[in-house]
Amino acid sequence: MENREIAVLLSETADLMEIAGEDSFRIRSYRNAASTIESYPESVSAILKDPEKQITDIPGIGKGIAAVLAEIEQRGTFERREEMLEKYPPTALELLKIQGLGPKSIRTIWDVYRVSTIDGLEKLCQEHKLQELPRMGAKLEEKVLRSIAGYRQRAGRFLLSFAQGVADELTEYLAAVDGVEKVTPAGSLRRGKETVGDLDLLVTGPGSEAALDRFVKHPKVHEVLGRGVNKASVKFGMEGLQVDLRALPRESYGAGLQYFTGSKEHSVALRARAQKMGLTLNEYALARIDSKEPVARETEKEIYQALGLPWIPPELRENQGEIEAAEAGKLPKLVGLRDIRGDLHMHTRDSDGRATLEEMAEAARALGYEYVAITDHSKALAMANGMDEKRAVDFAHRVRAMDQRGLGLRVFSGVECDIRRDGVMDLENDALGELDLVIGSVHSYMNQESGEMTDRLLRALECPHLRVLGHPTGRVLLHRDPFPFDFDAVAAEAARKNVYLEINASPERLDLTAFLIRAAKAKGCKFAIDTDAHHPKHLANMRYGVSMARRGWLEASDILNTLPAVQFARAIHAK
Ligand code: DGT
Ligand code: CA
Ligand code: CA
Ligand code: ZN
Repeated sequence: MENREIAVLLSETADLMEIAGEDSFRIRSYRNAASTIESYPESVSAILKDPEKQITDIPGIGKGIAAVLAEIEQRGTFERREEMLEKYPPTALELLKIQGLGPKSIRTIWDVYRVSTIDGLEKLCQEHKLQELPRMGAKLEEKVLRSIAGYRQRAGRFLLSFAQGVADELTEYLAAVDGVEKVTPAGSLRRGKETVGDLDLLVTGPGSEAALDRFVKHPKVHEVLGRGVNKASVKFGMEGLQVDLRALPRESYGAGLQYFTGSKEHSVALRARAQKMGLTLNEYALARIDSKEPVARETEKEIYQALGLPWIPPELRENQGEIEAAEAGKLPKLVGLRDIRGDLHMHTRDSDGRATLEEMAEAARALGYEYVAITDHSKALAMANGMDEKRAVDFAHRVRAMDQRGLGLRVFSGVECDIRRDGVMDLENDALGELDLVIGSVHSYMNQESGEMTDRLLRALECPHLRVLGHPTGRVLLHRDPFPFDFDAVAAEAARKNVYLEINASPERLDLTAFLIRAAKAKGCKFAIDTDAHHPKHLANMRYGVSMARRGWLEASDILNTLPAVQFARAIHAK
């Protein structure tokens, strides 16, 4: 079994135990083990089979969990899990994803009504039966109904990073087939959208047919949804991501790529433009309407050119003004990953990260960065072992000393300081003043009313040391909606105060959205793209943040961490 699968078994069981109201210590030990195993570099399964190795040598794996792992290895499940599944059907786990319902409520609903499905819950709300339960009211029913609607909208979508991983795996697998010339991801993945409904892959070359055969036989394909001459669709992996593979003739690869990249809205607008020019555009070619004579088809560039436009980057293809901008020669010169010279938000063992200061700095140097800011949590996040004033000052000194030793890049000290419920920063100004870069973030009381949250953020912006507003809307993709607040007012004030808005590149957040980035830029804001890494490998998530920035029409000059080190230092120290 793969580490990820083992981790899922453990964390699901922890969820069910939580619904059952069991001992929180036990629950935490399962959760911790799940997260350790998920990111552990070696296969747990292999360690268990190796008589030379001890599973308890993995930090955080004690004897109790070791016994559970041995059981999983032997029979694919474990006793505690089976016990829990007897009490609560697995559908109860899905209810945990509905905002507004905690494990206790889910248990009450099960105990009283024997309801454990989303549909059942929806019915209870509609029939006003939820409000008959203790501590639940009409307001909660409304909230749950809204959450269910939101959940259904998200269900069946996947994180960009996950789809990218599958795309990479399949691209490599298919490119190895004889006679395959190109494999290219298209659709929403190529446009860099933060979530992906299904994955669209294109293949060309004389080996295309063989590639389709090999595709449906991939060991992780567990269902073939359809197989035609030029196309196959499958469900891939445990998670069941749908993947569509299409074979395209070489001479019309550009037309196919343009068509299957979408978005649909962009293509509709493009086709209307073609029509006015006496042309027709489909997945095979841009052609004359009258004679059917192809005008352009081999590359996207030729197609856009024949329509009187420069090539439009896929991230802009949402019919949000990009065609007009292209026509006027006003497309932005989009920022690229190579423009990024440093990462400004990351955690170490000093709070809840997995690696040391030195390891994070070294990993950043290995990526070719010129500088890095290390920003552990502040004390309000006690669970994350956040720093108080004294520790923060000591941290600043240690980072400075490390920087002076010379690690091949500049290392700046920072903090991700909590913005408290009332908008006051979690650390005193004296301590904040010792640090090179202060990020302010909301991590608690996210259910405040819009007005309260707006005041809270505006108040935080008054802190003279604040440089970056971290993950500004608090959303967690497929899981938690952004908290409501007056974004325009906060963005305008951030611009006035020279506070950069973060584009958090963590694949679960990707906060801000393209829409808000454009709105903020219109208010005069500048941005910082950060990974919020808790492990050296997370630094590679920068690419997803850059995708968001590109979708938000940003250029390198809009972004703080494209500055060379000397200018960067000046920018964060001056306000
Ligand atoms: P997704 O999968 O929901 O994340 O979004 P997309 O954009 O990948 O959508 P998908 O997979 O349905 O289709 C991929 C591309 O193929 C889409 O962006 C444009 C093109 N396409 C699909 N169906 C149609 C259609 O009915 N008309 C047009 N013009 N294009 C289509
Ligand atoms: Ca798609
Ligand atoms: Ca598709
Ligand atoms: Zn944070």
